[in-house]
Amino acid sequence: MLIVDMVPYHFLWKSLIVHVFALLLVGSAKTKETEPLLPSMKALIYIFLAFVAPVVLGAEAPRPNIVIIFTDDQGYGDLACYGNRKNRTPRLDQLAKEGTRFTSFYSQTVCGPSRSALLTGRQPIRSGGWGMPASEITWAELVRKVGYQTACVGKWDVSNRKAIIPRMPNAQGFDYYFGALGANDNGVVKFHENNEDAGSTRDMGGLTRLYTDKSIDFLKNKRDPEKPFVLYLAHTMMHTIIDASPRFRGKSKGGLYGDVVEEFDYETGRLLDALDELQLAQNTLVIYTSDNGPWNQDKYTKRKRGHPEGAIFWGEAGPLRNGKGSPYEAGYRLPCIVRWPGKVPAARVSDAVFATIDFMPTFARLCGFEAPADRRIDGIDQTDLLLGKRETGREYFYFNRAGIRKGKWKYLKPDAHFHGYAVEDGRKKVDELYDLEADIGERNNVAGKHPEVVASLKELMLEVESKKVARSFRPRFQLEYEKEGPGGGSRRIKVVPGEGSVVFDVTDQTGIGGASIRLLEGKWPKKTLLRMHLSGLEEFEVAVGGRKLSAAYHGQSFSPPEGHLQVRMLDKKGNPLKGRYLVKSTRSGVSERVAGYYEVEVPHSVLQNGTGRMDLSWVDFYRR
Ligand SMILES: [Ca+2]
Repeated sequence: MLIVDMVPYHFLWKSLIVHVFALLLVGSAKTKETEPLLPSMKALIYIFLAFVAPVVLGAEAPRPNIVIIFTDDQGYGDLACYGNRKNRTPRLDQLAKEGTRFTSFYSQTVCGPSRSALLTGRQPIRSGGWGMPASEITWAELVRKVGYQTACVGKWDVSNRKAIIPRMPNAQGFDYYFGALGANDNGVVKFHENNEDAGSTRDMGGLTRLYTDKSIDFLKNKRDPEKPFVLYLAHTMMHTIIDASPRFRGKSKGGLYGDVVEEFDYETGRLLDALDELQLAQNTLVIYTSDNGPWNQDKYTKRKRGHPEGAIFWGEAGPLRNGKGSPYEAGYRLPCIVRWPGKVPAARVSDAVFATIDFMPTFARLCGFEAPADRRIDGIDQTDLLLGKRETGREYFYFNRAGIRKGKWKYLKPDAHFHGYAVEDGRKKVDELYDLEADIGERNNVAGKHPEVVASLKELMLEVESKKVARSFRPRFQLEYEKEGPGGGSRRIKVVPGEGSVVFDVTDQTGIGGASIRLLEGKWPKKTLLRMHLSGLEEFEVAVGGRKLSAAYHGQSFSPPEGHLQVRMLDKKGNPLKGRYLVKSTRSGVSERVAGYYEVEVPHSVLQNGTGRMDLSWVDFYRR
């Protein structure tokens, strides 16, 4: 089973079939008693078919282990690699050099909702936050079904902070759990190990080390070395009541909060060292991020009691506005570093929009399971972004009951906020619109200047908030292509969605081009048409999930080989045209091009089984 575990899930079946075939072949050679095969020959055939062939056939990356390091209330600007000048964070800075550092990564604005979103791929309006119902499906449940071992260490916070067994980690997909079901607001945490009470502590300064020890103990002593694994380590620090252990207390330049950040960095380093020691680092996807922004509001500081003497417990949000509980960027936008040696590009800084809700579909692709199809999943598959195969991320991100960002534009409802501490005095109760490219600090409300942008973002927000399930939800696509050709001339792709259909209108005035179309959300409709508006079509290639479905047209006499897509040539009104594109003689000796387009239908079955991505390339017969 060792070999099988190293290949992607869909190759499990392939491998199983090959095993059976190999056994049948070796067996049949024996029973038919034709020319007897030498035992060593049989062994060689078996070894080739059972072990070599699947690896050659399915030479994809092995399914990675996944480690999620999730901190609590840590701000966007707390780490040196995110611009902090006081806190020393050498291990996380190093992690960023070894992987990709994301600068437009979104979690949620408070703890419980952040965790239900991360676990389910569904916005808190659907996944329930602190009160996440037992009926929610987590990626942990699904990844376990395809052979992974799963562990959760630390803060759970989605079972109403109570020991409700059907909503606790074991019931929600984790084989092993150690941690606290709630937060530490009163300076005490009660532990559970799986479903059992496991004592309590008032030593907040010891929590980061304790959770790291428990994680390393899982890796070394509780892990099944035959299985890939997912470890979800959700620290309690830097959530107040904060504290650091004696080794770190008073050592940083950032006060007690800085001490906690530096201890967290050190302990993260210990966990990464354990991955190295166990020779797991190479095939482990490590994700570091935080659940929500920092408690950096004066209102909170003044009202909250019980903090340690002289504690500076608020984190830094860098250039972002406000903090935890706010729909402004500092509430949601968090540091995020992803490392997978040799797979996720090293030393890359990406501004692509990426979010915890994307973990579900991304893990589905990486680990080989299907994300739930019976409910709306808000996340999108970001595997290609992580692996450096594309540089674009989410088309939009929704802020819980508060607003939405699409591209550079961010819309907020009047006076939207999650928590009283995050309310800014003097904020006008009006629509807000920010250009995040020009104004990352959200200081300049431009709603009045762009009413059409406000209107379209409101509409998109209503669509996200609608209770429709995935099946009736209109699919969304992302298009990637060069808008200009090498010699000038414009290219354009327009998406025309219909009821049960979608048309991609490709117009090219350059002659040679290519594009990829990615399904961001929803499902491929029954009918998918590609329409090429070119002067004349010479070659047209379509690939779905790497599988080529060639389509070509070479004029009158061309009839495509079997298996190729059938290209139709149509006039402007959609009536079939015969012969070459250039057919009409307007006066003697002058030919004129008949206006129209080429059309091909991509089979639904191929799209359904693909990776959600379709690649196109074309050559115009009349290219310049
Ligand atoms: Ca939190």
